[in-house]
Amino acid sequence: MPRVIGHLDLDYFYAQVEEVENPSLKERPVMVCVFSGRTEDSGVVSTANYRARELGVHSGMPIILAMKKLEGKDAAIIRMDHRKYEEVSARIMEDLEGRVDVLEPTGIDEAFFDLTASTRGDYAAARRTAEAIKESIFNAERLTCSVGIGRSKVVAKLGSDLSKPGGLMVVTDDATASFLDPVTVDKLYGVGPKTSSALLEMGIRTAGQLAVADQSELEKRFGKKFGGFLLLASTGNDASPVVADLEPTQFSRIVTLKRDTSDPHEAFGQLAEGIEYVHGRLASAGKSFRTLTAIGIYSDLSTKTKSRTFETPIDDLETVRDTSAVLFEELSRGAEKALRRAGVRVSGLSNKEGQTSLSEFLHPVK
Ligand code: DCP
Ligand code: CA
Ligand code: CA
Repeated sequence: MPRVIGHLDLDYFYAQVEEVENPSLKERPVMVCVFSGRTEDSGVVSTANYRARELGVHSGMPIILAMKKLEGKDAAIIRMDHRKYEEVSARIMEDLEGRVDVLEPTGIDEAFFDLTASTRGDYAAARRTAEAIKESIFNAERLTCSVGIGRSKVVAKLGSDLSKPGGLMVVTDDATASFLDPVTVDKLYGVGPKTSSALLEMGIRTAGQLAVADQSELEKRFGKKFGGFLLLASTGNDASPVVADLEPTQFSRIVTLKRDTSDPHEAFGQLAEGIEYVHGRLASAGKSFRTLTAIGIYSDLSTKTKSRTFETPIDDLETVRDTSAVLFEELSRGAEKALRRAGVRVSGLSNKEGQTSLSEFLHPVK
């Protein structure tokens, strides 16, 4: 079974967040800037929307130069507000965490994820999950993102890059070789400008050329490990797994109901697998929880939650199931709208007796 790996990257992230906050910006070139404070307009452009990019503005450009390019264009110059972007990012990552098997955030606006187990290697199912993820981010935050799906991290990352902005690219197992062949090596995740110019010196410009390069030559030039990686990456056989954050703080799962309903039993019945999934994640991480939350997302996309916190840590499936049922009853009491999606979350995690956490295992405190 091929792996099913995804990469998600939010479009022109900081600038798009500013547009959402102030929609009139959408019509104008926008640049989000970090002012160094030395002189009034010294500093660099953090990012720019596509209107500003079309005029030649890009991340890392000195503000003074960017202002010249945008002169007379009614541009908006906005001071970077990192905390604001962090908050949006955290909400998106939390939602993502509940929709994928494993989530590996790799930056404020991007993450790898694994869907192999939940899709059983079915790329059509993965496409549906990716579409649901994109829709959810748009509904909750009004933000667009680009997603790539493939059998390795290199393929997934390339897919999200090439589908920017706003796209979704699914590269099935069979299509991987023809997808990668013409791609120039500088586009491969893990290949920087130094490596690509060294490869060019060896006459290697595309992934297809890299795939048939001499292994010992590559190892001589780049070392055994990186040379080996290059060869694997060129065919989408790079093997590194999607690795979750070392210490999860919660596990959750939200499912879309077969139809909108006001009946808590009907909703709860469709959540059984989700509950088992959350419990499975808890068990395999060797964790107990203290807080259980039932999540209801209604037909108008508003969200309501009900939580219960236990005196002592809990780890058994029955308690999760029974308490969720009670919480869903409470949630639906007095609700005027029909439920569209339902979910559960466990948080307040602790390690079960006699179990070492992954981070303690990797970095033992002597
Ligand atoms: N960023 C920054 N300085 C840079 C590059 C990026 O401050 N030199 C910040 C601003 C970006 C965010 O990080 O919004 C994410 O970086 P990306 O490289 O993903 O770029 P964008 O999201 O802005 O654009 P794209 O649509 O190309 O992904
Ligand atoms: Ca981005
Ligand atoms: Ca990014």
